[in-house]
Amino acid sequence: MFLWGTATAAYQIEGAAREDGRGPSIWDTFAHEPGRTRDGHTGDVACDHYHRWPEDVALMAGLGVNAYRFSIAWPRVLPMGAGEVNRRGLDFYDRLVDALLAEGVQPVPTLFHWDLPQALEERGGWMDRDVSALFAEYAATVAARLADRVPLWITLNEPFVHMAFGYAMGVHAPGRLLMNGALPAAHHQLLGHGLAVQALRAAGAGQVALTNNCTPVWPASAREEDVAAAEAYDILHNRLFNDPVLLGEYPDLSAYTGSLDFVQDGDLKTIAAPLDALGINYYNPTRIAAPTDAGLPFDDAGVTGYPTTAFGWPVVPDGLRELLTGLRARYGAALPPILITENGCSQPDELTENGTVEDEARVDFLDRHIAAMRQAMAEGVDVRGYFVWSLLDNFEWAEGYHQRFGLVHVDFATGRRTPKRSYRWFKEFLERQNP
Ligand code: GBH
Repeated sequence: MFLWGTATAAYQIEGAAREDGRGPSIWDTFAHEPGRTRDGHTGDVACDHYHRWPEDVALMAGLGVNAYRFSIAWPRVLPMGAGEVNRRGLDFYDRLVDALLAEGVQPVPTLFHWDLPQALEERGGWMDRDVSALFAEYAATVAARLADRVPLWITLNEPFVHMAFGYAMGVHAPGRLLMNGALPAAHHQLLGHGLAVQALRAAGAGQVALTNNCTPVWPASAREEDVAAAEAYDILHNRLFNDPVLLGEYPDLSAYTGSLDFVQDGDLKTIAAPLDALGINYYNPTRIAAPTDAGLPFDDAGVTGYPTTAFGWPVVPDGLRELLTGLRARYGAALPPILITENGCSQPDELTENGTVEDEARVDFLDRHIAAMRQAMAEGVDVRGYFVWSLLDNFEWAEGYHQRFGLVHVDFATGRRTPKRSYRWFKEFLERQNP
């Protein structure tokens, strides 16, 4: 069965930040620091999904999806990151899983979507190697409760973005500005992934995947310097996270570091544990030029000549086909089946006077990206699922509530949900898939 779904993440939708024993995460801390998010927005309430989840499950049932990708908040399950388990946190996901199954919607939980328990940040966050093992213990704890009903698990969401935005550039939690010094945070996430795969297998958890966000990298010109810079960027964004998992080795990282002393014997074997699927989040391609300053081996030249989303990201549906066929060409038989675990766009999405949201641009975006995915499938790429980011308008990280990605509009003052035109379009699309 091809999985058609929607995707969300805990900190972006749940709210209830201090309820039922949940511990603080790095995103609570970060969002409450002045100047970190646009207009100081936080996820304290967000979509209030923690209380309104029955309505959200009903929205998915009405949409006709057969899968739902959500994330589990580590600090709800283990308020201190390790040690004492918060039963009420697990109860929440238990109820959600049962409600989804009752509607014929397969739950696809992601164990880490950037909300590290604050207690683990105090010991260094993902810069601390021990966090990898603690992540696997957390995975085991969740699986002990849910593995009997959850057939497909995702360990991490986008370790590249978490490393780059959170540890290198400081624009996401935990707000560190380590630049190239952030590489251990990549390795320890990957090691945590590998150890979590072992823990999930031991718990009989069924299928296991990792979600990477990948981007086709375009050199700004055919000049040798631009082509070399594009290759360096491809190594950092794509291959750093795909090669060790699929091939058991790191790409050449000499443009970023002189030493891989944070990699220990046996780590790559752990990281390369076989996967049942690779999750891919696709938003847009990247155009790269030779560097203008000494810090990094590339410059982001910006993709021009395409329409853009409200976020300013270029809309390039064929980039998805290019990405998928490129992965197939690079990894060959080592590439497991692919799940598109996120694809979508931010649009202004104003509620009109008659209470509708006419988001034609999103309909067009999704329609064209699904067509591009199918083109890649026709060219031999084994794709098994597609998840729209997102079910609901939600807390868009550093942008707060200013970017709307949902099929369903959320009025953040009241929590009121209003399905958009794109929701109706996707519903009719899904009806045509499984008549
Ligand atoms: C995902 O990250 C996250 O998993 C999800 O939580 C988030 O809400 C969603 O996407 C939407 O942001 O500067 O034009 O080259 C996406 C990571 C990183 C993808 C920035 C687009 C830059 C576009 N994104 N990237 S551009």
